[in-house]
Parts: sequence; structure tokens; C-alpha cells
Amino acid sequence: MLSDKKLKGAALVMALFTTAIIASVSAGLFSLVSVNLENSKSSLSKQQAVITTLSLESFTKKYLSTKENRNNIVLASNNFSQESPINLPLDRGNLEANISDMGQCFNLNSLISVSASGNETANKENLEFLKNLMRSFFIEEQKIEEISSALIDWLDKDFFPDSYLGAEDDFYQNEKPSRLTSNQLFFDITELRDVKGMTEEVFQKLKPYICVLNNVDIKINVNSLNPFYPNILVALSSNSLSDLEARNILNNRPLGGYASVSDFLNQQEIKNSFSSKFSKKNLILETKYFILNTNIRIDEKDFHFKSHILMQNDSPKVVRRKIGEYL
Ligand SMILES: [Ca+2]
Repeated sequence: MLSDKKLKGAALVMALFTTAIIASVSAGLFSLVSVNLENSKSSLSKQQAVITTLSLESFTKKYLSTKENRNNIVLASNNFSQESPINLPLDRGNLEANISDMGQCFNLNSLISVSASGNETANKENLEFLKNLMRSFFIEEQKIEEISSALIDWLDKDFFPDSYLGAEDDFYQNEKPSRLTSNQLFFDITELRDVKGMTEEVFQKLKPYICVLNNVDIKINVNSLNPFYPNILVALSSNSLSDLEARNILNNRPLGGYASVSDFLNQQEIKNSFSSKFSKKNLILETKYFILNTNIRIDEKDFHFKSHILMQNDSPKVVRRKIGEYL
């Protein structure tokens, strides 16, 4: 039989052991509660940010519903101050927002034309424009051809390369990471990184000039052309204008913008350099696509939202929302 002393010793060890278990479990529970509290707080902040963005969207849609205001945004986007026009203190943070005029973006989804019978072909004029845009960055001709061919195969629904430089599943399956062709329109410009031939350097050069929309009716607003981003004008001139010449033309534009597309086309420098069908068919005086960029800081947490707003039947509609920035 165990002596009383030994029993007491064993009981003490057991008690200490139990206390240690309870202490460690409590510590675990406490940290779990803290994490949950932190998660709830973060989720509440996010909800608050989303609600604030939605109300700002409503305000923006109302603002963009008049042609005059849309034109004001276009003209304001082209001045030298690129600072956020909206800056509001919030209860527990701050809100900054601006509206980007997307009137000078090239819609990558317009590279494919679909006939009434559903046949898909490369839109040659649009493809030539994109090639000219790449040429304006002095990208090698072979690289341009490789990217252009791969882009068409990436967008068209078939599984056969259109040209010897094209690429379908056979190519992408052997790549690292292994992947398949999308065979549908782009949803996000960052998908361009997956296309054969595309490099990060080329992507970053094209990024300010491209967009992806299912609406093919996106044309280039001559009043949206920005001296900070002259490559669209260089590409419109089939690269007969230099970067500097394009910048000069845009810096000398009338203060209130061009009154008509012909006013723009009739300038001497433009007259001599614009010959492509694309440049004659794709210029307008009105922007139909805007992005509301909202940056909200609540409880020291940052949230970035992009609301894509498209004019549909003369009324602004939010067609897409994106959380975060384009890298
Ligand atoms: Ca394809």
C-alpha cells in the first residue's frame, strides 16, 4: 500500500498537471477569442468600406448621367494635376476617390469579330492598331507577331492555331505552370500575362492603354488623349508621329477640348500622318467608360475598390467591381 505521504505527493502532481492543462487550454481559448474579435472587426471594417463605396457609386452614377459632367471629367483627367478630387474624413478613417476617364483605352476583346453565323475571325484593323501600339514601345517585330498570333488563339473558341506562331492547349499544357487556352473573351487585363510571348515588361507598357469589355462599341475619345500617355496617338498615326510630336500635339489642344472629330483630324500634323482605317473609324468625342477608384481607410485597414461604369442607353451602369489594385 502507498503511504499517505506518497498519495499526497501524487495528488499534488496531478493537481499541478491539471492546472497546467487548464491554463494552456484557457490561453488557447483566449487567443482564439482574440483572433475571432480581430476577424469580426476586420469583417465589420470591410462591410463599412463596401457600403461607403456603394453609396459613392450611386453619387458617381448620378454625376455621370449628364453629358456636361462626363465632359468635365474627361477634360479634368487631362490636366497636370492628377490628384484625387474626392477626399473625405470618415468617422474612423478617411476616403479618397477619383474617376478615371477610360476614353483612350483599347479594348482587347475587340480583336475578335463574330459574324452573324457565329464565325470568329481576327479583326485585322484592330489587330494592326494593337501591333502599332506595341511598335510605339519599340518592341521587336518578332515578339509583336508572336503575341498577336497567340492573342487571337487565346480569344477564339477553336483549338487550332490560326498561324504558325499561334498557340493553343498543346503549347500551354507543356508550359510551367501548365494551363489551357481561355478560348473566350478576357475578363481581366491581368489574364494577358498568361498569353504566349507576353513578358512582364511588355505587359507593364501596355497596361495604361488597354481594357477588356464585352461591349465592342468602345471607341477612342480624342479629348481623352493624354499628353502623359501619348502612345495611343503614336499608334493612331501608324507610328509616323514620334513620342515627342504626339505629346506636343496633345499639349496644344484647345482648352475646352476639340469641338468635333474633324477639328482634330484637320490639324496639319494629324492630316499628314493618319491613314489607317482604324483611326478613321474609331474616333469619337464622348467617353462611355469610366472607373471609380475608391481607397478607404477604416480602423487602420485599407480597402481599394474599382467600380467599372459603362454608359448603356445613355444611362451609367456599374458593370463590374474589383477589389484591390491592378499590379
Ligand atoms: Ca482558341
